[in-house]
Amino acid sequence: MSQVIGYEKVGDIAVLSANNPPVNALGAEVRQGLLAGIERAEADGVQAVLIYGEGRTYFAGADIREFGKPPQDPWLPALCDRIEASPLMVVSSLHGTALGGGLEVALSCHYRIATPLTKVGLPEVNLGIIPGAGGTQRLPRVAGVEAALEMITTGRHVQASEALQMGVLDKVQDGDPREIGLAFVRDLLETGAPRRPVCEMAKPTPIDFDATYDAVLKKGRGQLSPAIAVRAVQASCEAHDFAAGQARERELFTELMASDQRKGLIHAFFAERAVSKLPELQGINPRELHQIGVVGGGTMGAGIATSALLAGLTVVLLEMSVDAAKAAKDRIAANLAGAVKRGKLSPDAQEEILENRITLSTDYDGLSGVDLVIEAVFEDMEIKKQVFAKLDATCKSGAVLATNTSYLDLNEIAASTGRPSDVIGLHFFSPAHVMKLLEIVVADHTAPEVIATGFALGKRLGKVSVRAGVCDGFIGNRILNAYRTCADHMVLDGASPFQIDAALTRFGFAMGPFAVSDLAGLDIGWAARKRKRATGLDPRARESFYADKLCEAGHFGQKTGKGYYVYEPGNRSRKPNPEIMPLIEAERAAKGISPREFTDEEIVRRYMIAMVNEAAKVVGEGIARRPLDVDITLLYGYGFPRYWGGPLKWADLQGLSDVVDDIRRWSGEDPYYWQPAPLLEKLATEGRCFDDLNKAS
Ligand code: 3H9
Repeated sequence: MSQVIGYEKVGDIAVLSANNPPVNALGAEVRQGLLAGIERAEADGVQAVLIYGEGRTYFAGADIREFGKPPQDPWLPALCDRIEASPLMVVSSLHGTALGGGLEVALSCHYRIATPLTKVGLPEVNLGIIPGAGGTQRLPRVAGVEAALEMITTGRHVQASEALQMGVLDKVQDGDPREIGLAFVRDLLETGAPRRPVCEMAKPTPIDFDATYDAVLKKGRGQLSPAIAVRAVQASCEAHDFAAGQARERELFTELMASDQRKGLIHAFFAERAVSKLPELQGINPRELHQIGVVGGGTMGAGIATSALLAGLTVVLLEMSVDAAKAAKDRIAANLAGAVKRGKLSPDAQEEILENRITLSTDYDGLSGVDLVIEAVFEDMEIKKQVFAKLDATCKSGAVLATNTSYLDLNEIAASTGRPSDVIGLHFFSPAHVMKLLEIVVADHTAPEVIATGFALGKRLGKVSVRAGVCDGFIGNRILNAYRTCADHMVLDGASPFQIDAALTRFGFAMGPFAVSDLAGLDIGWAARKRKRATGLDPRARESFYADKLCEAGHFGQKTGKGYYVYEPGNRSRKPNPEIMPLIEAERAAKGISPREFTDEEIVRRYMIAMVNEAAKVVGEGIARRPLDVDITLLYGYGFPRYWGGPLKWADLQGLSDVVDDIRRWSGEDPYYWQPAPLLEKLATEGRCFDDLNKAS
């Protein structure tokens, strides 16, 4: 008998139990075991079959690791049909997460029972595909077209109680999946319930599929799978029978399986699980964390404090004056109110946090008992060094001393203390209680258990944590500077900021770089440019000054109502600022540049390759350990379209030799800016790709 599917005869019932940890994925062995189990039951003189999962869950889906490899029999769709066609009554008992192919197996059974905490869903669109084992044909028959479309196009996990109402489940009952399943089957047999194959149910009632397709396509911002899923569900209504609908589903599934979007999304799935697994942290225990200190209660500090409070920690917040501390608490209260509004926090919990879990302090002594302190003061090295010297003098031994700096040299900050091994960078992204990314910056002397503590904190806060080394801007902001510079160069050479934003939004970014600058505040980039110019820029670097002129006139983007775009109060839409193009044209004229046409394709390619080239330097220098660390940073912190998997996955999909060829060609016009990263050149020459490095790590 199969290793992963157990077979047991309990009276008139054959019980098939899946045992394929961690998530009972439906790999080839599981599928073979299920088929063999059904065949054996049919020969065994039983009346019914019960299928359930051992361990933490029923089947959580097809085995994603098999995608892209040669298929092995039995195929999941054929297995589902075989289960459904069995002359025995087949019942599934669900617990944990019955997802994707898992729910499809359940839907091919004649009845379904689940424990109350079970969640069901068809999340395939999040992997760039659609349900491929009959899900788009059976779910609409069971739950109706609208409910099925909502589940399939969003990939949402649905609670058992809701699934019961939708008709996806027949019963919800607390208890052990095997025991409740057996009792349910006995009931069905005793009451003479008939076999109930979904494929024999009436075709569902159609809706306006073309309008739905257009709406879903627009919402997906370039992601194809949810829109294609609409067409598959359409076939459940319009194909002449169930088999024809299934054939249409298979055709669409196969098309998406071969797509770059599927490759990108599956890369993102595995990369986000690999990112916090660092070999150097194996066996290293993090320090205990109960109380967190935050120095500075501005937007960032208040966001960090909110994040810690929402994760159940207590917080001591240090500010310079009583008034500033009160203002910080107000910011935190507003953040918590937002969490209540979004349903993430109950009003009672909000009150408990505000009353019992925040202590305000204007004195460093208030931080003497904290286990970890995060400094979030003004981005200035001298100020940060003074803060760290004071933390060194007051924090207890073993406390982790963290800075939220986004650019500054962590080694220099650490050297201002007598305990550099306790110093680490925890770079949050604004708003810190919402954004998922946390860069964990490791300095020369940071102790391994301090790094492990940073990752443990990130996990507790629900963040996706990425390890970064020390350099100007770490992983994310360093790469951002490089591709932002490329956008500025294209503006000087003839593209408009608005064309660039539009081209990149069409590519899939949530916003283009100029709209992002407006959102972040143009003063931030202005300050950074002034800082860099003060240190003496390389004379070969091309600079642009038109944005400085905007800032000099007091226009800092959204917060002042004007930047690259004009923003009207109370109106979220933006219009190009008519003052921009004259400023740009004046600068081109002063520099003697004759502007040229850029196609949207060229804009996207230059911008993306600028990003890839800097990312390759970041990996080559060890600032990011693996290409996947860069991909996750850009996906979670910089609005990179998930369906491309991240910039280095995008580069792999383009072919690295072509990327290097483009850089060499462009280096003719600007040899200082366009120099292929050594790692990129090496991989291209060896015919390898970035993902080879991920796999080897
Ligand atoms: C599908 O079904 C297609 C069909 O329609 C048609 C086919 C013809 N396969 O997330 P976790 C691994 S598409 C292989 O950390 P959690 C995961 O990589 C599939 N491996 O746990 C990790 O490995 P490691 C539709 C999988 O408790 C470990 O299991 N289904 C799969 O936070 C633990 O995972 C989905 O899209 C898989 N399907 O969350 C569900 N799933 O330890 C995808 C997980 O080496 N899975 N692994 O890093 C999930 O959403 C979450 O894993 C789940 C558990 C909610 C189940």
